[in-house]
Amino acid sequence: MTIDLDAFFASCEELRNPELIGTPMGVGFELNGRGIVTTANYAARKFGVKSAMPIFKAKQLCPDIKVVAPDHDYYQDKANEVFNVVYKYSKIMEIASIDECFIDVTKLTNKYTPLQIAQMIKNDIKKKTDLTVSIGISTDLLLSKMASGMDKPNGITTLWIKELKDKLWPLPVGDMYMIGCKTSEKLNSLGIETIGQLANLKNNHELYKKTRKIMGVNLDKLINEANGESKREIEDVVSQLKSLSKEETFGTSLTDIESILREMRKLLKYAYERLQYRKLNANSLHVFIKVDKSFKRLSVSKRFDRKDNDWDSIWSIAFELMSSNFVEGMSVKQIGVGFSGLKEGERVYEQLTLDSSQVENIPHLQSIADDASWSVHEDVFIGSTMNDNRRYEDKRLIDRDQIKFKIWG
Ligand code: TTP
Ligand code: MG
Repeated sequence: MTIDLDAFFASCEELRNPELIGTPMGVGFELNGRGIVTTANYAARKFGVKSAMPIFKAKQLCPDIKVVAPDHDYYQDKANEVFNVVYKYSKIMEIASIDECFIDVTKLTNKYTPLQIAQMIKNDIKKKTDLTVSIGISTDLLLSKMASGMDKPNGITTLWIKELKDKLWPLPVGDMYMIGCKTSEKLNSLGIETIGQLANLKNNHELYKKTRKIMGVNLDKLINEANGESKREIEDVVSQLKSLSKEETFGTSLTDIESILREMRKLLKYAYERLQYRKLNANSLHVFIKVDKSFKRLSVSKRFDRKDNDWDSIWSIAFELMSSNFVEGMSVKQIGVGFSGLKEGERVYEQLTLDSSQVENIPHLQSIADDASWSVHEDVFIGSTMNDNRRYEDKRLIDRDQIKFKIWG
């Protein structure tokens, strides 16, 4: 099955801002009258607004369109919620993009029909996340991908081999997954307009020979795909990941260690959450920066025990790597963090809530502070009174003159 979220970024925005539902809306970043809509809700699509359309064009088609700025972290969180639901149904799963995954549900077909399985997954996603998906079902992965787009939004479509003739073959050849404009133009110029003509090309020996000369071995692959014989396997989410990293390039270079650490922590948190979500443990962390003038990449890393995969340990390693390698005067254009030596393991970090915390347990408090900091996008420092009336204060408090938040245990 291919599971693809409907109008994903736009649906996420509607979720946290219900008055947007039903009014035309696109998600995009507008700067000095330029920018594109990454996606639009279905109310805007009725006017012809599409993904990757310039905002000025979207406004011409739909003058009332509301343009909302994108919030990738939020979308990634929502996508992870959805993938967590899907993962319960099958561990053979590949996350193909921010809003799409492939799963093999063959095992479940002992008990349920494919349509029942798809309906169950769909209902479960709706119940847990309030988002809708479209699902494509087939015996071939690429066909399931094609099927997932055939009845959007909120649809379930099968594309069995016996249905190819009616459902897939009448479509233009450019609609085939992974056939880009150039290839479809080439095929069109040879008189191959539909996926069906491509699928049956070998029956027309002359045309096949001519096309094969122009397109090479790639043509045979495309013919197989159009016949549902792609043999594309699901790539296991874990095994394809030898390392896991996250980086960001900044419009304005960062020159002070405080903002560098702050940005690094956001990236680390993101990468760490992905590690947790995939139930992986790492034994190495690397931190890298690109420096403005030379654009040289500086990378430092540290190995550690897989037991030490809790957030506090990881953060302190990253903190130490960065602060001991930063040199005053550096102008940092890009920061990245990455985990390697990944191995499947148990989830070691749990989201803590204030009432489950133990005041005297400083490392836990640090997690809470980190979570709070993450939510409010400000530094959060800890000060606490210990059982024996000793006072504990975060070291970093000492030379700070502006403290915005404090948690007192
Ligand atoms: P898609 O699944 O292609 O689109 P969609 O989910 O918005 O709509 P559909 O109902 O047809 O599936 O892409 C997923 C998200 O990726 C989309 O919501 C916005 C983002 N995106 C971009 O940022 N840039 C792009 O060029 C495209 C096509 C999508
Ligand atoms: Mg989608």
